[in-house]
Amino acid sequence: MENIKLSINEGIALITLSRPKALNALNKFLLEDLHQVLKDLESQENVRVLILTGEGEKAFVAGADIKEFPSLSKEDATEMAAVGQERVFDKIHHYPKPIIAAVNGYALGGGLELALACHIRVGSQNAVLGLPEVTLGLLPGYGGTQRLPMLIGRGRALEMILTGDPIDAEKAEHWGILNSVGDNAIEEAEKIAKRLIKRYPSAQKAALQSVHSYYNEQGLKEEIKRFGQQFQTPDFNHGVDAFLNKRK
Ligand code: DAK
Repeated sequence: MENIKLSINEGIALITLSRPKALNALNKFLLEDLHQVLKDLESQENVRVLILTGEGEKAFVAGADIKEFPSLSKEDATEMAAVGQERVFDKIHHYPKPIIAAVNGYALGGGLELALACHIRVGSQNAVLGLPEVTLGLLPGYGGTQRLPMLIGRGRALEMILTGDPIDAEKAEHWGILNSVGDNAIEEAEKIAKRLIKRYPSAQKAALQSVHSYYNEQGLKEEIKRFGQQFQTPDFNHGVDAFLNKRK
């Protein structure tokens, strides 16, 4: 696959998102590749735990690919939201095997939302986490408005969502976004993965299903609708144009 590297070792699948020139930003091809890998690994009994990371030392994922945005209509954006949520973000959230995000640098916007969809997150010391969508005239559209408050509480989540300001690894660990932080995010994830593969997979699957049974689909539908609406605003055109032309 063009945008993803996969290696499997002793029951642990390492999925590396690989568009390093764009800091692994999520475009529709990468999302489609990720959907396919997740689908393939679901039925492989030799794979017990998945680790998701980004290529290089600089970024996990620097967000959705902003360069794709100007060509999207409100309908395209709503459609992209629904497809991305269902085929990737919800698939990860409801996956029957544990998925750990190894956050090895920037995890911004859709990148942080991808990590939030995973079951466990760990990070490297240079990790930077944030939801900068408001700086583009948008709101988080891949589940961030739902999963972040659930994980760290409404006050801290709203500080991140409404300011768009990122936080460092230390604060992310303190706030409970990252379970642990170390020199190397993948090694940190492997430590947990090795503990996970010692336990019964059927029990883990049942526990995952049980933990996720309370999930609020209504909130996600609201997020998709409002994300699409923001694409029609002058703020969105202004914010994206500023990023593309390297202005503040
Ligand atoms: N998209 C496209 N290209 C990106 C990118 C991104 N998100 N982030 C970085 N790049 C590209 C840069 O444009 C640059 O490309 P060239 O100019 O070299 O061609 C290259 O990666 C290296 O980046 P920089 O030169 O900017 O590197 P710096 O070290 O100076 O800065 C940075 C690193 C991460 C601070 C900076 O790149 C940055 O601020 N990036 C944008 C971060 C951001 O705003 N991300 C959030 C995007 S909003 C959806 C749902 C959700 C979403 C979308 C759709 N649906 C429901 C439809 C999510 C939205 C978002 O994620």
